[in-house]
Amino acid sequence: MTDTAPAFRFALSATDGAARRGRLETAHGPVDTPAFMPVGTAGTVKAMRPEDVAETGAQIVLGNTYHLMLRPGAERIARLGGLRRFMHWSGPILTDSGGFQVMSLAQLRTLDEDGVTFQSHIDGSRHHLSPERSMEIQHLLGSTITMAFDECTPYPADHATAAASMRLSMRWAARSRAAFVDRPGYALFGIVQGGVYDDLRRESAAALQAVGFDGYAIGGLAVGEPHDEMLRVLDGVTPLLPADRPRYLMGVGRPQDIIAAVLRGVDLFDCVMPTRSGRTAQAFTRRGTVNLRNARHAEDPHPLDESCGCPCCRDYSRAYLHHLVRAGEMLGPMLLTWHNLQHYQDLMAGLRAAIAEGRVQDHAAAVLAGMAGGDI
Ligand code: PRF
Ligand code: ZN
Repeated sequence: MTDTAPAFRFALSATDGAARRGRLETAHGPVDTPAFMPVGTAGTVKAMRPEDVAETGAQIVLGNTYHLMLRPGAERIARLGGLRRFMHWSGPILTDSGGFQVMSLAQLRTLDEDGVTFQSHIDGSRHHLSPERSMEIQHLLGSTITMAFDECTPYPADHATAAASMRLSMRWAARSRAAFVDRPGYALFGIVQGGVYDDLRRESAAALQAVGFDGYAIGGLAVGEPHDEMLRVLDGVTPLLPADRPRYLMGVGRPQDIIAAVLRGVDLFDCVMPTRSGRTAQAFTRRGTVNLRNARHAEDPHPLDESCGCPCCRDYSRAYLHHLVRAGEMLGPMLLTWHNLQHYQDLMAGLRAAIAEGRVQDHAAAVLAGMAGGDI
């Protein structure tokens, strides 16, 4: 990296209530916010070529420390030029730090002050992750945005359990910061934890800002708590975060969750929903969700979503998509994933435009009303 590499920067161009329109500048290109990051867990956004992901409007994709350390291994990816070159994605990437995936996927986990030891869900081999090893792996992957190593407190958790878990994550955040190799245009984000407890969220937000991060994520939400509870916690957390740094709500979510969080001042999102749903025949449209497996589509010559410009909606009928799904053909998941990612990117573009024009409340209400109307 040379001295002329662009610095990592975040600038707001408009606000509308708590909602923010902004832009991230990174070593690997810009990201217009609010942004949705497609999930590319194992070095691929499943069923999509990277150039097709970019064509939907996505400017950044997500990768996972946990999956890539197990297969094919971080050192191997580094020898092959880093994750961006390996997967042929020229834009920025954000990598999650591994702890969350260890707790949801790995076997025989033991957690202590140093980190977490676990067995691979792939072959049972034993591995260790710590803040230092997570930073090293994300460095080897060449991640544009590195996430601090944390523990996602499960839901429900009582106050004492959530406090102990959050304080461990805060000690790990400081160790992550110390181990992170800073380079121009690259960033390290801290992750606020604290469960559903306002005082713990406040303590966590303050602890992270005392260390100092390039961006602040909100973790430990969308883990089973009611929707209203998530919004209540968000209402408490976003005002505690610095206005001039990006805010990322991890693992969220459904379109209505994203809209609600954008209205509360969140800038970045990721979720498997559009890609995973695409592989199980569920499509997101402006009129709500549609299951293409349903027999009512069997002779429907109309596109999935009349107002969508993606190849799935431009070139194919619902009847054909239904046929592909029923026949178990690979093109079905490919087309539905493309459409769902296009839908999510169009949702974000609509929100960005509405914020810039000071009409985000009305816009959000209209989008939600359209979805509630139901499929034709
Ligand atoms: N921490 C990390 N990754 C995450 C989460 C978290 O709390 C969540 C919670 N929704 C999703 N992904 N590191
Ligand atoms: Zn479409």
